[in-house]
Amino acid sequence: MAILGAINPMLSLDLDGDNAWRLTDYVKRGGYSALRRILEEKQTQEFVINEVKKSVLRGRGGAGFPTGLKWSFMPRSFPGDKYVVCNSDEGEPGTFKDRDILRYNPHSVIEGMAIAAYAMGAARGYNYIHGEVWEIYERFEEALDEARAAGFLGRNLLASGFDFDLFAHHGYGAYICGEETALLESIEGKKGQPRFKPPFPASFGLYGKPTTINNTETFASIPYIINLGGETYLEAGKANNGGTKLFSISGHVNRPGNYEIPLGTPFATLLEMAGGMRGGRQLKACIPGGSSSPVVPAAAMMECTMDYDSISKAGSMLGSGAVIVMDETTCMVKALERLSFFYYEESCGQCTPCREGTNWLYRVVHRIETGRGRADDLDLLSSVTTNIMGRTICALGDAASMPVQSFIKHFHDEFAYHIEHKKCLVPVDVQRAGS
Ligand code: L3W
Ligand code: SF4
Repeated sequence: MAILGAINPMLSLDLDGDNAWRLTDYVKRGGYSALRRILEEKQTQEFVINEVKKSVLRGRGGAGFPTGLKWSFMPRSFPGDKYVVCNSDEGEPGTFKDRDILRYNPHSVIEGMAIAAYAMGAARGYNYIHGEVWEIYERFEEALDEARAAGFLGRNLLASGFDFDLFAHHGYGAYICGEETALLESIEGKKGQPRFKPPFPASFGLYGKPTTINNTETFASIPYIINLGGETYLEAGKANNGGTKLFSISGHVNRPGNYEIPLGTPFATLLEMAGGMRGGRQLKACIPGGSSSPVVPAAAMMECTMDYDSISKAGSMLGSGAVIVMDETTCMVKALERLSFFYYEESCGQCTPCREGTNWLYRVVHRIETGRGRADDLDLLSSVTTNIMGRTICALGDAASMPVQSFIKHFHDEFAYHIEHKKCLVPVDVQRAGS
């Protein structure tokens, strides 16, 4: 079981046992009752969207955009096809929650997508699954077969007159295909490169038709919202941050893994759930929302609660909820070098500031790390990030720049020491002890 702990769980409740992912187990846990109720009671689309709005469910993929608001952007009277698309292309370094939802609770995603399709009048959906977790794709296909055979997908769902079918689509592991418009291009069979926004997918999405894209965890939360009611779901978290959320904790903790907690839970509680710091060492810093979010030093992090507003106040982003914990043995230059390499490798190359800039960021951090740093390198890094940010088609350029800016801002002395002394402030034997 890879969801290691929870406080007031919803998504991860009763997932023990090899068959927890199967339809029969999901139905025993109350699964498909939300969809059934909506269809049998012939609820209006407004009712469903309003419940989601009341829940203040914020998108779990990274941006934290309010889901109900996003759904309300879909043109209601559009005469042609509309789509719902699930973004399961989980590739953000540090994030590994969506694959566990699909592994242990795939029907919650299917039910959530069917409810979303009903609310927005879509007859077809796709779940785009990261190509490097092949067994998840195969399991999702099996779950789709089970749902179709039971009448939860296909034509005339539960004899309601509503048609909705859903298909799995796998990528091949490119990070950029997790960007929503690149993902749509990829489903269409083209090279996965982001489109200019606007137009947003709500008006020009898959095959140019109105499309709503949400993250796996976002869709999986929908049945719980309908069953509990939007207001009760909101109260399970904190104001402006409805419900519970899965956090993937990695790095220097005793029990890395996924944990489900109410939004607003203190970071200290989450750290304790993950077994505390490995080897009893001191927390040095934390990346609270996946590699794209700015790093937060220990003291500020210990003051945070795990929700969008608190983490934003600390100068970072809750992002996808990937908490990367670093202890005192971490060389921040080396950590940044690794991150910068990732963005350089994953840039799709479409825009010059990102294509060239991510290369420069990596090369300059690399030369500092390898003892060849120059006196003006920190200014150079700052200037490269300024020239990337806000000048690219998608958020990858900003995502590559923000870690560089925040690492240098908070750990300036460590970078300066590296340049001046051509070695790390953290002695090599201390670094080895933590690795
Ligand atoms: C219609 C408007 N729709 C916004 C929609 C938009 C999108 C959502 C949020 O980036 C972040 C990024 C990564 N009319 C609209 C509208 N929308 N205004 O709302 O939009 P946006 O642009 O704020 O975000 P985004 O482009 O979706 C996502 C960060 O997440 N990130 C990445 C995580 C990666 C994964 C993964 O591995 N799969 O989760 C982590 O922090 O850097 O900042 O749907 O269409 N006026
Ligand atoms: Fe591609 Fe980077 Fe431009 Fe995004 S910002 S479209 S990843 S080149």
